[in-house]
Amino acid sequence: MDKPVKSAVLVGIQLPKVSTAELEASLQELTRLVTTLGYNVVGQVTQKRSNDRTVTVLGDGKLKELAQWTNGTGVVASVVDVKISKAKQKWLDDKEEPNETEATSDNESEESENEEANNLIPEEKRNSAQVVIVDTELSPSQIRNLESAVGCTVFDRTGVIIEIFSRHAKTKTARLQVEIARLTYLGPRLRETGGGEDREGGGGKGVGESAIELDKRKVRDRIKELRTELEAIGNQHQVRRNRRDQEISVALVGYTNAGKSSLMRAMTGSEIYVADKLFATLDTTIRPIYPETRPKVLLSDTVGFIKKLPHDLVASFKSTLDEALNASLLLFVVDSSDASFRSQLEVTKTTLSEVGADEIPSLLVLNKRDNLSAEEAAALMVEFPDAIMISTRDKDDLKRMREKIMSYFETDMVDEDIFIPYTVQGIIGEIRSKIRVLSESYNENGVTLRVRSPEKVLEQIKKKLIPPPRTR
Ligand SMILES: Nc1nc2c(ncn2[C@@H]2O[C@H](COP(=O)(O)OP(=O)(O)OP(=O)(O)O)[C@@H](O)[C@H]2O)c(=O)[nH]1
Ligand SMILES: [Mg+2]
Repeated sequence: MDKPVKSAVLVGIQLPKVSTAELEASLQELTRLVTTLGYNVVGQVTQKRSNDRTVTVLGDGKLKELAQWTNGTGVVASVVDVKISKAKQKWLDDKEEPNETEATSDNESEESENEEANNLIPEEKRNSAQVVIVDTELSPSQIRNLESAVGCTVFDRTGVIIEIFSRHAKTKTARLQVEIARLTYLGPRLRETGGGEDREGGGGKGVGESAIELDKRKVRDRIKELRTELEAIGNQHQVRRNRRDQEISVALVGYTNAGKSSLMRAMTGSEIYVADKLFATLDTTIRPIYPETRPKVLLSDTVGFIKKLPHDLVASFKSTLDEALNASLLLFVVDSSDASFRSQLEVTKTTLSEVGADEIPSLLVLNKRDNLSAEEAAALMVEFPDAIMISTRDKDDLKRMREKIMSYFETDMVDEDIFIPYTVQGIIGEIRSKIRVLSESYNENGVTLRVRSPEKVLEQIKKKLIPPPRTR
């Protein structure tokens, strides 16, 4: 844990469809991710390439430049033949293949026109980094080739994200989920990197042995075991969820660092973890809005999203996201002061549709308005007329937010008379706590309540009013 701070150099590949601004934004985000892991970013190397599947990702010249940052040779000792490695991997991986598209071309010379060969970096920057982090998902053989050329550990974006997740996972569910993703990711890579040197196993508590010692089959067995364990917990969640089903729930979803937990904290008066770091939250928390509303509304905080989120992680967090799937309303929280919030919103929507939550009604929350100028704020409201603009630090905004949620449910509500015979016990209390009673009138057999309630809740209540089979 208390290792000295390592310095990292980042590598960005600009594919034909990627604009320079997008490349920069992505590298900036990678810088935040890497910083979250405790590394110090000292520089970056970027290159335009027609694809990122070549054996060393970078062309020869850029590879030499990169190697200067880390005092490597700049050449690959022996290039791993990706075709053989693919066949080998197929053989090893007779079941689900990791989501890897192997290198399709290793024809470096074809793409060297963009290279400024021998573009040496300034003297003082040489040998200043101990880790290389590439802003794309690499295959095991690409990692191995790069490591050979730069002479130090190479991580890809996925590796960084998985490492953050495994450090931040607190609850049992989150730990199991992250561990599955980590093993799925590391399994094939460990074999091909032949030992992984100082590749950190990360805080994967609960595994007990270092991942390097595990051969592929053990890793696979372990994943199976973890899945079984997770399923058992999943069932408990389902039970709890069913119990909550008759209540209205609102899920906060969005990009990491958008302010979901802050909003959750402010609106529920609870002590939820908020931090200016990526992926602060990995678990779903559910709390009623406080002061309590009528009907009662449950708010849930969920894991944040990010661009190029590893598929394994999305899959492993599916059960966490199920909470969002069950919500009556989604609040898409964005950091409206972040220049790239539109594409972040896109990522959130895409990820949610991958888990099947795109049918749920939603409301856009433009957060952190305190960071906007009056003009910026006005322009955004023109662009997103249906959104609500708030700062989680402003009491009036929070009040507006609360009203907006409540009025959303009011429009979705029906007014209805329900008759409750005196013979049915206890239900009136439940009705009063869950829905709004507009008026009531009594007669000799029972009470008639005029209520305003979401249809779903009303259905649940009416079910309880069906008299049980007669007992003598
Ligand atoms: N300026 C400003 N900062 C805010 C506001 N709301 C939240 N923040 C800050 O944004 C950072 C991230 O907040 P969180 O609530 O942890 O964000 P999150 O969406 O839960 O992030 P993850 O858990 O990583 O997905 C923290 O430093 C908050 O203090 C706001 O309205 N204005
Ligand atoms: Mg959070």
